[in-house]
Amino acid sequence: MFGIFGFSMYSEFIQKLNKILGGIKSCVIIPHKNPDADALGASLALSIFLTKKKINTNVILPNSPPSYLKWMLSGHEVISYEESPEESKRYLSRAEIIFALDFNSLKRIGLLSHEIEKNKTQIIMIDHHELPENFSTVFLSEPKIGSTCEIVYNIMKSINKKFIDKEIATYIYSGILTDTGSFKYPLTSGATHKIVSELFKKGINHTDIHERIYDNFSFDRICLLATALKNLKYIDKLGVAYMVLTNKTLKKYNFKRGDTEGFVNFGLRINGVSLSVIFIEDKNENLIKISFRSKKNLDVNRFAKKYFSGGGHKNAAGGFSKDSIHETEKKFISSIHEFLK
Ligand SMILES: [Mn+2]
Repeated sequence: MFGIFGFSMYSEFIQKLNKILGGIKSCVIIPHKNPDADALGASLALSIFLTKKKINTNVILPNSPPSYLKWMLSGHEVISYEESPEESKRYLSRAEIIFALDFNSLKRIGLLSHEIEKNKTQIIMIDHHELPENFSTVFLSEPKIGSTCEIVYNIMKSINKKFIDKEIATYIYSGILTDTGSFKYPLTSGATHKIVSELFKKGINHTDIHERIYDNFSFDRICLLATALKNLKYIDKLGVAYMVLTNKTLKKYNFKRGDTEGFVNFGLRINGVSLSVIFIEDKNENLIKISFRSKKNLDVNRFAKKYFSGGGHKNAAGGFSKDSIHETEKKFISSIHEFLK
């Protein structure tokens, strides 16, 4: 249940955390840039929990969340560093502790990392990605757990389970739901399902949460998906499917950040496909962003690192290319042939 560090590491973390929480009056919580439901859910849940512990808590996002997650913020005063840098600095200067949630490298919070480095406030990191970097004084790194929300739930339960209410449960469920691919990915465990059953006892409306997160496409976004699927390419003998979204197509359908979320997974639905890839032309950053998803032993972390300056997890990774979209596609086809040889 408690990942690579085992139970003693976990109880040591809880002891340290309890001691710290007993001595502070204010803190700040920071999730990663381009926050997803896990990062946001964990931050908001912990924020409500700490407020109940009479600790003045502020959530600072490196930038604002995609529109399909805006519902999570309603009723909460959450600021984004990109939009309110001065206010963010004020909160940071008052905070006695900074919580870093759902990331393990300061690169993942963009420009906000410079403020953290200047600030010198003690950082507590809680995360589930591989290979944590050394920027926190107290940390809990659990790469064998499928979501940060699951870890944060365990922590809250260890500290004071009476504080876990329906709203906290709703946020925790949202993060678990999305980071486990709706309970599909290998790291989903019996413990995950046991937590979900506890969340149900708090009165969550799982159908409503699912609809808010998944059934919320704009018509433009559906058209964008339709275009991506129509142009899907399939390399039969390698079990590889990939799609390309050019800047022209993105513009045509008024692309907003988050719109292509999940598109890459569709390739894996083809029987026999073990690698699905999406290439997205980004004119602002002048590069091609690439997402890789794989099944079983096909290690896209290694592939992305070797050929596309990226990385991630074994079955989900990202990378980029500075070549044209056409050149990138050509390079991908030759490198995947080489890689799978
Ligand atoms: Mn996560």
